[in-house]
Amino acid sequence: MTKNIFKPNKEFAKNARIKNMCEYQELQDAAMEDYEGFWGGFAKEKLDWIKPFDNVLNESNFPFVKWFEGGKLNVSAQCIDRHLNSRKNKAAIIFEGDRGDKQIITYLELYYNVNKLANLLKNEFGVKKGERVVIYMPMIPEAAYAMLACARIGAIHSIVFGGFSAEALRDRIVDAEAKVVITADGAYRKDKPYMLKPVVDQALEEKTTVEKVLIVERNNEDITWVAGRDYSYNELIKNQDVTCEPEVMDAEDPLFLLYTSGSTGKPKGVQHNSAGYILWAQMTMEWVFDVKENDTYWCTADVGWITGHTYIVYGPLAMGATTVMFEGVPTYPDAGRPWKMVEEYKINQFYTAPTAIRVLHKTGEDEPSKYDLSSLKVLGTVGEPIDPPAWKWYYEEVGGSRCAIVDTYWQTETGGHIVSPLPGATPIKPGCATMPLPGIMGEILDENGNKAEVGEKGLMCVTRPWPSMIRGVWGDEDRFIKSYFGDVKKDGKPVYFTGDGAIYDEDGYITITGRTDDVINVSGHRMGTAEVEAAIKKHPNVAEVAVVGKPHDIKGEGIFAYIVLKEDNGIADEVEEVKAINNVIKKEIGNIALCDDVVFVPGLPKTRSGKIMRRILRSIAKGEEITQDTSTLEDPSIVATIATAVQSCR
Ligand code: 6R9
Repeated sequence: MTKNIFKPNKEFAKNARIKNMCEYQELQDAAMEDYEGFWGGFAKEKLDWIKPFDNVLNESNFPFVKWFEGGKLNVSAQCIDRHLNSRKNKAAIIFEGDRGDKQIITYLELYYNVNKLANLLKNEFGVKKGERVVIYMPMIPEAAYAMLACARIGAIHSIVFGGFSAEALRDRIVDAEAKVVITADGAYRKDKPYMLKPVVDQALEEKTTVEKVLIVERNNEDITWVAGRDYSYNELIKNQDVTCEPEVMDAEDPLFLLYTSGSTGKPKGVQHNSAGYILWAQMTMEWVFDVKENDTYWCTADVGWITGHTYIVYGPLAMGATTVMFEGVPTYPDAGRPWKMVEEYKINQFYTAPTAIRVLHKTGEDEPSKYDLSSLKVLGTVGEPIDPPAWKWYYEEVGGSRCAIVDTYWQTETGGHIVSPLPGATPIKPGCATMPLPGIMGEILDENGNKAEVGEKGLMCVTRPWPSMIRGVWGDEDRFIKSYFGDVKKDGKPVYFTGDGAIYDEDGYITITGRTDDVINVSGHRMGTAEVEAAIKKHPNVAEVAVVGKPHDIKGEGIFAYIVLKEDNGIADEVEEVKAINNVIKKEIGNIALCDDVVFVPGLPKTRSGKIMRRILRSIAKGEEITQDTSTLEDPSIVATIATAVQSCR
């Protein structure tokens, strides 16, 4: 492992914000010596306060912590207004549509577009500070306007990824008690229109708290309009005033909710608040991607996920950068599309997920060599561990063995990166997220709260609250405490546990080993096994189901379902039955949760107390030999029966 180490590019390091490991260590030491001084200093330097804060950190009601109490600011003003003096004609967003249509939106234009939408929401729809707005949008600039317009008037946005089904959208609307939904008729994918508005119609079929739906007309396909509820963005926006005073917000006023899967129950609304979130979004943009004034930065995520929130919209705009937004898919019209865009826009930082790298590698190995990629300086990955072949190709063929790869480890709940290399400082190792960022007290602990030994798998924790830490689970204080602060204690005090396992190597580097709970990571997206199981159980023929993750070449992990059918409904046709099961999933969650494998079994391996032993099911799915102790099972013979059923499906 130690041999496989890549030092930062010396030329790059000269001008980097953090130039070497000494500088990294100095920052980390400063944070350890005076935690509040460290964060307070950056909060003063990086944010424009309407009223300065009185107090850096209040932990008296831990884990309900407060950062920068007394401070007033507005996040949309951080992202737009404060750049108008020096950057009004700079590109804020460069948009490329699926079909190759382009738009460049300057900071001044962004200011007008956001203000107009903010006025529309406030004056026409009556949206007030603290009310929730659900955004169900394709990757078009209006999605960013919608986020920033909510921030401007103090409304809390909750983006639902466009791939979620009507049921999933409805659940999120109901949980957040949203007043407004902002959507689009649809958009384009692989040169064809696809639709979103009909999904919203279906989600709102039964009564909810939603009063108004605002529709951006993007692909101009036919949609139905519900009188008194549905309004055209394109029409209403024309009459709006171009200025809108930003609402004065407390540092701890909520900025947004983003629903994410946990190990149990339904998805939880992760809440992020204003000042701490935007501070760390900006700082990590500066440190981890080292974006400079004239750089062009591209993150390929979707705004429906946290990566899109922090690293397409909030982080880049907070620092006054140029951020690229892309509607299409990276392999269309061919697997050279991203590299063509890198050449055309002279992209300097490129940030994507290992699953995309694997697809691009597999389907277009030689594509990077056809384009001029010399503008690239930093390459990023996020969402799941990156495997060595994908890393090597990314490093050599895309980055020309000259660019640092920042393997950024973080979560919806952490708001921004927590463990990551710094491109000008950290010697990198393939597949390794390396070290906690300055200010983040990230530690691998064992179950007793002691620091894990080198080479010993432990729990990835953060031992002190940091500014962009999750502030709550919407409407469920108990779940917030139990989900994140219930498992690990250090020196008797609960600490934030990520749910991931991790290992230190001999250099003190951190490698993330994946979730320790029942969450699977499909193409970098989090899926709770409980959620998928609940969906499958809605099929009338299903008696019992257990879902586990199984390694998958492209997706990282695939979904493997073991299903016990109801006896009196014996299967006539297994292929049809699998289709029917996947249709239920499509309806309840969306295509992202479709099963890769479905195996019908006569029973599940349960302990005498009725608990399903998933470890065994995971081993069988992988085709591993069963080494676990099966003596506590109610019926140990079921293991061999299931293994045979899986074998016969292969
Ligand atoms: C940002 C994001 C979070 C989960 C996380 C972990 C996995 C993210 C990773 C990584 C290994 C990395 N994860 N980054 N695993 N190396 N660099 O993905 O947020 O959707 O909430 O997922 O993704 O398991 O717990 P989210």
